[in-house]
Amino acid sequence: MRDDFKHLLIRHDGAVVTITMNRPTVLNAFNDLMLQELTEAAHEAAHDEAIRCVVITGAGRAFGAGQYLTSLAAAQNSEAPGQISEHLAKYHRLLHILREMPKPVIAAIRGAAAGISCNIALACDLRIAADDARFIQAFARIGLVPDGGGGYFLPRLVGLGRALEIAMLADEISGAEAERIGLVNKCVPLDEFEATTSALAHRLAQGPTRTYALIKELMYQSLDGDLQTSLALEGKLQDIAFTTADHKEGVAAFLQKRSPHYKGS
Ligand code: T3D
Repeated sequence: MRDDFKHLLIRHDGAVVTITMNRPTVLNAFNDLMLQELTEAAHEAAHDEAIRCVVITGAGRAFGAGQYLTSLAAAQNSEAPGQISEHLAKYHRLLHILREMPKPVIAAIRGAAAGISCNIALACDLRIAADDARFIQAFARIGLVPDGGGGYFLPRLVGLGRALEIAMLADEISGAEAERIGLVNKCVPLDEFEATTSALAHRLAQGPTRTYALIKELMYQSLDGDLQTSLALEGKLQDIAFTTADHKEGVAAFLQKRSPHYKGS
């Protein structure tokens, strides 16, 4: 995939690609170009079969500080401010690409994850936080509602009551607290953060990638459906998983008492 982005760093390590948002002087706040580049990189990662796990993280001391408020203020004060929803549609494209990515996506969060950056982390499949992480649904602090899927992801991860509290009070949530309430999968000391993220990413990259894509489809579609619909989908997806080479390999490895070697197909 392309690696000459202005505001992103791309690092390949075997079948893992790490996409680092790189505007550290403003805590990786999103300008239009970084959003466009992240969307493009995620799209390319989705279609690159050599990539079997994607890590999204931030350069410097933060994951991201949300929308770049300098440009938001400029747009607001312009003579034709336009609709904010038109701008949000660009973020929505990214959110769909992340959720539909046919391989695992990990958000690796150190320092602040505020505003729409926080919700992009929530759109990923798994989250690892360092113990210096600070999750902030900063929207209400500036009189906005949670966007970037906040109204969808937050209550599903932490429950409605806590989601309302987090969104209305917009208080900081530490990495440890985020782990306790289910906002992240794991919080680790900062000096173990990179190694923990890398170990998880490589473990997933060696797994049955096609099956992971089917698991994502089953879980995400079932979130909004009823039991009957979920069970029907489960049957359809299991028919697909049943025919994969990785399924055959997994069964053979078990019977031969050895570790499986998944090719992702
Ligand atoms: O159309 C649309 O796209 C609307 C969508 C909106 C979605 C949103 O994301 S709304 C929410 C936007 N984000 C925020 O409100 C968060 C703003 N930032 C902060 O509250 C704080 O910076 C943090 C709590 C994240 C971190 O605090 P701290 O004390 O660790 O760092 P700092 O000193 O505030 O920030 C460091 C620098 O980054 C500083 O610049 P300076 O003084 O060194 O020149 C600060 O101004 C800059 N910065 C941080 N966040 C933003 C930013 N500059 C512009 N936009 C930012 N979002």
